[in-house]
Amino acid sequence: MTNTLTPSERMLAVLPDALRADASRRLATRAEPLRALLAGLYGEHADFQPWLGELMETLGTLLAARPGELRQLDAQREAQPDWFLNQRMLGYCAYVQNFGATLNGVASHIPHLQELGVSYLHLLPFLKPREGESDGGFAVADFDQVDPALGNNADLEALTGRLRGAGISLCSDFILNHVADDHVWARAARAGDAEARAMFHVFPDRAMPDRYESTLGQVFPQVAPGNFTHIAALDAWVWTTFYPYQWDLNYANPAVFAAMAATLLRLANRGIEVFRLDSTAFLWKREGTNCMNQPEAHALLQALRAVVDIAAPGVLLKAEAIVPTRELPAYFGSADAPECHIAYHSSLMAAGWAALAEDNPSLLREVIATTPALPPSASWLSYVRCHDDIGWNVLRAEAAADGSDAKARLARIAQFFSGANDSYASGAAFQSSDPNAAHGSNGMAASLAGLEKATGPQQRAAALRRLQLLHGLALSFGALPVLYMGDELAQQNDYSYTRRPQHAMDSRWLQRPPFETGRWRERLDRSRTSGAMFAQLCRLVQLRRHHDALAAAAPRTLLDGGDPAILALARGPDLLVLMNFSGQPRRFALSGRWTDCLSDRILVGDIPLEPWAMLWLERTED
Ligand code: OTU
Repeated sequence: MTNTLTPSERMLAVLPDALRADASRRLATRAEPLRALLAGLYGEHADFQPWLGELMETLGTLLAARPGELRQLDAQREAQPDWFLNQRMLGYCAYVQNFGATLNGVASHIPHLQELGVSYLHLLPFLKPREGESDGGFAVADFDQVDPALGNNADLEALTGRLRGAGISLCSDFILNHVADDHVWARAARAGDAEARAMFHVFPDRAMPDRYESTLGQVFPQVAPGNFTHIAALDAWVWTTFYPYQWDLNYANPAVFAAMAATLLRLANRGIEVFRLDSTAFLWKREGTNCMNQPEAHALLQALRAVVDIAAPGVLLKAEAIVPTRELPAYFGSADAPECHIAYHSSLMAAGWAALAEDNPSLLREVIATTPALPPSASWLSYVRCHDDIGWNVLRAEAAADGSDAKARLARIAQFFSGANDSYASGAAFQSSDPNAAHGSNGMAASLAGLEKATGPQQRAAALRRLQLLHGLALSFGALPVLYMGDELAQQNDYSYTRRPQHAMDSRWLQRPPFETGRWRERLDRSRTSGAMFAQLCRLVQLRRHHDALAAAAPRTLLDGGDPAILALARGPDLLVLMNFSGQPRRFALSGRWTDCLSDRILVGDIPLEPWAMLWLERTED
């Protein structure tokens, strides 16, 4: 019987009557684009049509299982699809184990998040990871089970409910590029199951791996060299872009897409509102390329977006694609073919740090100038630090724009953050196998900005100004800004990883300290560094809330001219952000009369800017 139904009809057939009208309305616009995308990827398969029917039926089953409260949220967000572009949106990112120890412990931090004004909480991987080392949870053994060390599924549902009640959306990683080598598919593959083996890229010998390797890059050249791992039980080589225990999924197999789409919707039904799609650039492999940013990877993401639009339209997708600036806009898709709602602006983040190292924002200017406007209801994500390294290679094109040798220039920046030549920074170079090249830099923001080495009040004040500058950029750029746990209190590097043999080679652990509750208790004491940081951050967050011109989609213009050390970012006609990226006092010529929102002073004419000073100016009538 079902065979005579169209795929959309199969979806509608499994829905209760009350849900059919809404579903039909969504299918009317999204079913055909979804079919076309999937036909482009999988149309050659003989059983494509029944496969699609089954997929649509699964979407129906999962929509039917969606809790009423979440369906209400879907309706609200369909009515106001740009809800997350508001300047009141503020993100916060933390590891569960470092921020409350368990999911229930995180719930007890909700007042803390509210005090900061947070409306979006990204908890780093909390699903059941691989036994043993798991790349901080980025090797998932079971997507349907919370890591037992952190809680259980009921705790997750309770947490999402409490967060929703507090106006906070929970964002979870969705690690769709790979699974752990002890995930049920990997286990079955090792046990000889052919269907499970087909979920991965498996090669009987080195012939194909060698051909691929000739054009592939390496993400972890030191700790995980190469992109393939020999698995004895398979007597074959498996594609492992990251650590050898993270097996890349084979999205050329439609079963992988169907299974992962359903997995995402099951998690959405537990109340997760935003998915950070990990390592999106790597989803499709093509010989002769670096196997990043392939058109099929975008088609897969667009198909996933259509799935969400049909079965959980309140959910947002966020692209984690750490790729050159010119490759980033594609992750949003277009108005006709939407892809992710949000994407990390890793170039902006890296260029902010580079500007500090170079005492000059020329790279930043280059990045901002090449950052395009976005399709409707889409937003950049801005940030100062995250759990990963600051990857310098995304800036290669910008670093060469002035005729520089990009490799050498980025290597100098990385050396600066490793503390070379008596720089103020305390950080570590990440994974550079070549001493003359830069890969990334690690460290907590406060340490990279100089607080760890600061000896007197003056040096501390300068480091705090540098931290304020980068946070001010993230908050005023026009994006969804996400704070990294600990940065609001100027927490410093955690060196304990060097004593853990399993982590000692991966200096990203420098920036994964436990939340320091002592600093939190002192947050209102401005005589302390943590209190001073907290106060200045809260002030910026509050100011931002009051200016519609700072919303994600509001216009932004880079003002030309004047002092090259000063970045002048206009947000509409009446708001001007001035940032002195140099360690020298500088001047800026204002036209008109302005109020400095941070000090309430009226400013006119040629004004001084202290080293690393930032001003948020509002145009004022005479
Ligand atoms: C992502 O990262 C995660 O953020 C990392 O924590 C994981 O280790 C990794 O995926 C594997 O799951 O390539 O495009 O250079 O920036 O590994 C995304 C280090 C990635 C990270 C990189 C990254």
